Amino acid sequence: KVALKTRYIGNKIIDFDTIDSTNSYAKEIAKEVLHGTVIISEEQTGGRGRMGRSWTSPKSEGIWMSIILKPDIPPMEGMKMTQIAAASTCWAIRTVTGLEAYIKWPNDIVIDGKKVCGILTEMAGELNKIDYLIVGIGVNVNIEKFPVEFRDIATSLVIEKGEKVDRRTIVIELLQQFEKLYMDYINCGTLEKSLAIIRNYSAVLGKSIRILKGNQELRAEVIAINEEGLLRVRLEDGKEELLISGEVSIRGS
Ligand code: BT5
Repeated sequence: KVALKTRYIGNKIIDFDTIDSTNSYAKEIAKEVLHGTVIISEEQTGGRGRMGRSWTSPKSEGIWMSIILKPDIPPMEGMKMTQIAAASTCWAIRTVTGLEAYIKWPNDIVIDGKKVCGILTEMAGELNKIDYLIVGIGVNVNIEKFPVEFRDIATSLVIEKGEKVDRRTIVIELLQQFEKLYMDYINCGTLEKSLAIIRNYSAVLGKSIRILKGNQELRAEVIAINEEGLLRVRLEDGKEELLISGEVSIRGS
C-alpha cells in the first residue's frame, strides 16, 4: 500500500467511525493539536455546508475530513485555503480516476456539472491574526444512489467512473498535493502555484454565470481569475466587478 508522504499535513490523523461533523470536532480540539492534524470519519450524522446548510455524508461512501491549519496569516487571507483545497482535490480526483473534474468557484468540485465535492473553510482568531483554520472537505466517492432531492445536482466518483474508487488513494494524493500548494503559498505569500490548476480546471472561467446576492440575481461573464483567486466578471451593463464572495451558479453548462 502507498503511504502518505508529507511533513505536516496528516502527520497526525484522528479517525472516527461516526461523528456529527469533522469540522465541528476539529473546532473543539484545534487549540490543543498541531498544525496539519487531520480528522476523518467514515460517516457524519450532522455534516455541515455553508450558511447552515447540511451535507449528506453516508457511511463508508465518501471522504469526510477536516484539516487543521495554523498559519501566521491575517483572516483576509483565510479564504485562499479554500482555493488551495479545491485545487488539490480537483487535481487528486483527476490523477486517481482520470475523470474530468472542474472547480466551480468558490468551493465546489463538479463533474458533468454536478457537485462531487464541497469545501467548508472556517476560522477563529482576532482581527489581524487567526488562531486556526479548519478546511473541511467532503468528496462523494462510492455513493451509488443519492436521495431524490440530490439526483440532479449531485454525483459521485463511482457514478461517473462506473466502478468503485479507492478512498485511501484519493486522500493520500489530496493531502500530498495540498501540502505542496500550501507550502508554496506560505513561502511565496501568493497562490502562484495553485493558480495554474485553478484556472485550467475552472468550471466558470469564460462562462456565463448567475450571481445570487441575497435575493438579487445578476448575470455575468467570467473574464478572469486574478492572482488572489478572485473572479473578475463583466455584468450585463458592461461594468466589471471583482467577486469576493456570494453565491455563484453557472448558467448553461
Ligand atoms: C458545501 O456547502 O459544499 C460544503 C460542504 C463541506 C462538507 C465537509 S465534509 C467534512 C467537513 N465536515 C463538515 O461538517 N463539513 C465539511 P454548500 O456550498 O453550502 O453546499 C451545501 C448544499 O449541497 C446542500 O444544501 C445540498 O443542496 C447539497 N449537498 C448536500 N450534501 C451533498 C453531497 N453529499 N453531495 C452533493 N451535494 C450535496
